[in-house]
Amino acid sequence: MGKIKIIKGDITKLSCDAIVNAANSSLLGGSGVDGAIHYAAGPELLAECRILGGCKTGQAKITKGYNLPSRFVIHTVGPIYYEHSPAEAESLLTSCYKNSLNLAKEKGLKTIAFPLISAGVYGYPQREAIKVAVETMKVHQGEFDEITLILFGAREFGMAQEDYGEYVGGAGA
Ligand code: AR6
Repeated sequence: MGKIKIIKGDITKLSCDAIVNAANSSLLGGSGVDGAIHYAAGPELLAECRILGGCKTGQAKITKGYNLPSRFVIHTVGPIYYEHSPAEAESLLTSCYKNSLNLAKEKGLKTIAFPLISAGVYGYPQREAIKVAVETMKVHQGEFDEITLILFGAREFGMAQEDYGEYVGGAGA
């Protein structure tokens, strides 16, 4: 059984088979983690994204990682929280994690790291977003060596310590 790990930090510094980007449907970059990933990967990432033809909410597409320490970037588009009912937002966010993991599996990737999708600009409540992330990771845990949730802010990291302490710092099985 692979490991689920929750850590605090910057996803652009991680060296995994793939990191996941919280993109928008244009896939042409933005602020937040999307901006950080494009900045660290370099302009070739945007050039590859341009030919992908965008991505629907809940879906995922893969590119190379270019100057990032990770080999691939999986771009997924989270729901804008207030555009949906809470149940619909939860289902779309679950699809983001599920479809990203399915794509990674298809490519034979074994280590993958996620930021807290939709929980910044897109307004998804952080505690609920952590729950969707971890519960969906648990379902797919057996298909990977390691799935990491990397949290940028102290606030959301504190929530994860409270709710999923067994996975924090890599102690989870
Ligand atoms: N490493 C890890 N997590 C980060 C980093 C980083 N370097 N930088 C920010 N975060 P957001 P969204 C966290 O807003 O809500 C963009 O403009 C951040 O603290 O990046 O899905 C896109 O183009 C938060 O917890 O993504 C879209 O238009 C989490 O990443 C839109 O924002 C997600 O915050 C997507 O909004």
